[in-house]
Amino acid sequence: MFKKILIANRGEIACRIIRACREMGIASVAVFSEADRAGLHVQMADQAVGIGPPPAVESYLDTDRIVAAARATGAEAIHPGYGFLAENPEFSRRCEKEGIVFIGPNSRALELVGDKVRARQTMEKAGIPIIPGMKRIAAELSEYAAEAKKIGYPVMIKASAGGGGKGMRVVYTEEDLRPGLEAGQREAKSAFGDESVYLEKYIENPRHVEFQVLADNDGRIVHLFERECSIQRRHQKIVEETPSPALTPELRQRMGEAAKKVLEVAGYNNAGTVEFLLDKNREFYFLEVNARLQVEHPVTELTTGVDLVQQQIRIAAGEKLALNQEDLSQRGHAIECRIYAEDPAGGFLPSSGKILFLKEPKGPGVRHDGGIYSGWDVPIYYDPILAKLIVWAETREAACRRILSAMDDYIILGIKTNISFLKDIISHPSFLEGATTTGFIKSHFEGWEDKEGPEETLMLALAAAAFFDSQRTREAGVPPLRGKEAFSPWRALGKWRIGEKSD
Ligand code: MV4
Repeated sequence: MFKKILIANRGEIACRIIRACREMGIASVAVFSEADRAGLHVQMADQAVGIGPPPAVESYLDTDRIVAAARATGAEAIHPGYGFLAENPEFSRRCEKEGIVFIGPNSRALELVGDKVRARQTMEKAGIPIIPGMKRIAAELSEYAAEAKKIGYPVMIKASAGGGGKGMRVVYTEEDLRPGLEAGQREAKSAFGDESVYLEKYIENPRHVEFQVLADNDGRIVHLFERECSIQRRHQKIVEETPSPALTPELRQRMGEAAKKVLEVAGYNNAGTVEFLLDKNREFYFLEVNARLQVEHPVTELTTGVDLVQQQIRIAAGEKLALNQEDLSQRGHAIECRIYAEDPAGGFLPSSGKILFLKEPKGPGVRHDGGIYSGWDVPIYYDPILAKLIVWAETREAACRRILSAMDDYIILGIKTNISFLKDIISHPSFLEGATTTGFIKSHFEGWEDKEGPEETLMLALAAAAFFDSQRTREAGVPPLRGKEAFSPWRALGKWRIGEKSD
């Protein structure tokens, strides 16, 4: 096993990986940009190395500086987390050359799954259902027009180097095909440096269901069931859960086997996620492979009992996969809400600034994966994810209640967050009945307004709660809970919530 791992990331995911290292008796090295000097991951790691200015291209994406930091600290392996260098075949290859273990897939597998058209060819050959459409890049408009006619409108234009929704557009008629292709190629060129686009049949309002898979370096493969990730806004996931309300045991079995086959034919190792679209008739289609640990991995951990980060580290160290498919099962239901520093009532603009007060929810079946603390300045340079709130309960209904209750108990003052938006999503009747499709936010939350109020009462109670809590911590003495002199902001808030007048 490794003695020391460098974590080439920041925020909540760096903290999550550091925790796994600690539990495994592995020393951790954090890297940080100048904007993250005071970051929680820097404080949690055993060592920390500055790697440059705030812009990610000059720090978290600078492979020379990261490799140099690993060399200087004697780290034997690098965990990339998600985003940044996680799915970059050149970085994986560079690590292979330098004799540093990249905790993720080999560079050949990364290259294959990063090329959507090649991945479609490979998967079709292996008998995996793919969305009807092109299996190669065409040279001329006439070829695209002929393919579109064959597929049948509406069609979707996708970038071969794309993924995650970038550079996609829907075309409904033949007249719109040329301008759509031209715009799509332009966008693909500027976003990925590659203008190749292809066409697929457009699937209306599908569900996004993905499977977690683990593969060791000798080809043993297991899947850890699905995650339903349909609740998204502009291709940014907001709420994820498992099991998916849309799967039957029989469909789950078939999709799980298909997911394993996808990794097998890709020559893939380490953790991966196979994304599928599920249409109205519950037909599933392979979409793409996410070759990384995913943001939403905790819902799988809570329902299967498997620590995915520890599994990644063991696989990277050359250990044999110790999990058997027959021994794996899903227990209960887990839901994750992503807490973003953004203003949902103000066009979802990112919100940065100092966290003046933070109270994280706790309780049975409540997990909070955060990268934040009271007094920390949220920098403007990176993805606005602050933390993830994840709950587990026996049933979906109980999990919904639990996450709502936890969000009621979650206080972040000083910056704007999407918490009230999340509460409205979970308590929406369509969410509660499991009608989660990719069109959910557009159909139900266009022009959403924050109705949490009267705001003033709430803010006063929260400010008082903040004061109360910090006083109590500082003095390490518990004030009397009953009696006239013992004002309890929690009691005041509670009474306000159930509609009673506070004393
Ligand atoms: C599609 C589609 C409909 N038809 N492909 C978006 C992310 C990217 N990985 C693939 N995406 C889609 N591909 C065809 N042929 C609809 C989407 C899509 C979507 C997929 C998953 C989750 C949310 C989504 C939101 C809008 C569109």
